[in-house]
Amino acid sequence: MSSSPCQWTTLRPFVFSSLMVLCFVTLFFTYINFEMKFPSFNIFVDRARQSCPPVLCAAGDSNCSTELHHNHTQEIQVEAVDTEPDTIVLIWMWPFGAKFDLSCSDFNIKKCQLTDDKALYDKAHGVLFHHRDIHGNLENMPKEPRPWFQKWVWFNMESPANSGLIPELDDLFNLTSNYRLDSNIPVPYGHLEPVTPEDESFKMPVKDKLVCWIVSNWNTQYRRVQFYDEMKEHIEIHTYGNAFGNKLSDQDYTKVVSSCKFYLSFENSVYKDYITEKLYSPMKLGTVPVVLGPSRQNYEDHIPGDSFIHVDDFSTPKELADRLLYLDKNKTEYTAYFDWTNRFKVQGDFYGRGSACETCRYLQRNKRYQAFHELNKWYWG
Ligand SMILES: *[C@@H]1O[C@H](CO)[C@@H](O)[C@H](O)[C@H]1NC(C)=O
Ligand SMILES: *[C@@H]1O[C@H](CO)[C@@H](O)[C@H](O)[C@H]1NC(C)=O
Ligand SMILES: *[C@@H]1O[C@H](CO)[C@@H](O)[C@H](O)[C@H]1NC(C)=O
Ligand SMILES: CC(=O)N[C@H]1CO[C@H](CO)[C@@H](O)[C@@H]1O
Repeated sequence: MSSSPCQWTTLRPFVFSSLMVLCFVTLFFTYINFEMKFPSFNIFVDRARQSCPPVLCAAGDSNCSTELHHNHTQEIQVEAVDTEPDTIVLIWMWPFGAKFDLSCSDFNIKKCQLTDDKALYDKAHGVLFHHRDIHGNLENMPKEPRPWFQKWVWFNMESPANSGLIPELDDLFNLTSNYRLDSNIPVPYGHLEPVTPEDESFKMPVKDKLVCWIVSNWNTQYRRVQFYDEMKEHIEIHTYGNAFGNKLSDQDYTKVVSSCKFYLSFENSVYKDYITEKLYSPMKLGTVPVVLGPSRQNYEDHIPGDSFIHVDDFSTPKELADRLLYLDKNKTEYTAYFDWTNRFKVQGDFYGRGSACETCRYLQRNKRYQAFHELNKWYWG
């Protein structure tokens, strides 16, 4: 009632300049004191952060958020507190039991402490749960109450087809971390980053094979198997992997994939954003991926449209085979599939560690209350 639009309009310049001054003061203190205690909810600080002009915020790399109360004792401690963690992420279970390095230094993330020490449960700001390691009866989940500031993160990199639904998980988590771009903490299997002058320019590897495919998991129900069975009638496909009884070492993998003009990046199941290393590895090795997975449009959310061939662009496997045979003869058109390498390079993912570090970054930036409802409908629905 007291804040009619009219009053607000007249007040706005005053409020705005006050915020600018506040930001400046905040920024000034931030510069000399990086200490930021978490959890430290402060509505006032939070508003200041949102209202700060971005350019001002960026200057101090503080986003205008910091403690507003200082004293001389704290200022002297600048060096020490800069490395002191302000956010703890507890890895409740190692993904598939496989440990990873607990450092976030590759991610340009500071003040994060990753730990697998369950004794830190009461202090942890986030707890990461790997879906495939959660027992159906939840007996391996925390028994103690969740501290009020703590967020539980659901982490999964397998597609719904390869993950069992657990009804009890529906309303248990605060955040999701998944290859899906619409999860709270997206961790795709790879992504493209701009090239820098330091990067070596792309050189196409020597090619002595036309089409290659490496597959370990053979299931005649899979769309990829049906597609392959028909396609191989029209073009020679060099096959490797467990399914064909010739598993490749990592070294051989690199050698084989880079020596093929095309690689069949066929996903085991077809889901939105489920685009795995089957795509990113050949791209990185200088081989054109022929993709089978979600729609072309969905692939183009992740990589440029002229960097791959989609099976859905052809009405039959034979038509696709004919196109590949044509491209084998036309160097100009084949080479055009590498135009993207002038602009981007492939960045692979750090399974598990990527999610843990990005979770920490997310928690540092988002301290508000959050809950994720209806996980099962979102993922399996
Ligand atoms: C100043 O900061 C130090 C370190 O955080 C704290 O121990 C002390 O109580 C503070 N003093 C005042 C007057 O706020
Ligand atoms: C190869 O492709 C280019 C570009 O589409 C085209 O101009 C050229 O005629 C093609 N050459 C052959 C031999 O098909
Ligand atoms: C996390 O989600 C749970 C369950 O919805 C909720 O009770 C809790 O308050 C949430 N915590 C935070 C910090 O958002
Ligand atoms: C301290 C802090 O959170 N700084 C972040 C402010 O926002 C920029 C851009 O989003 C980040 O790069 C900083 O790390």
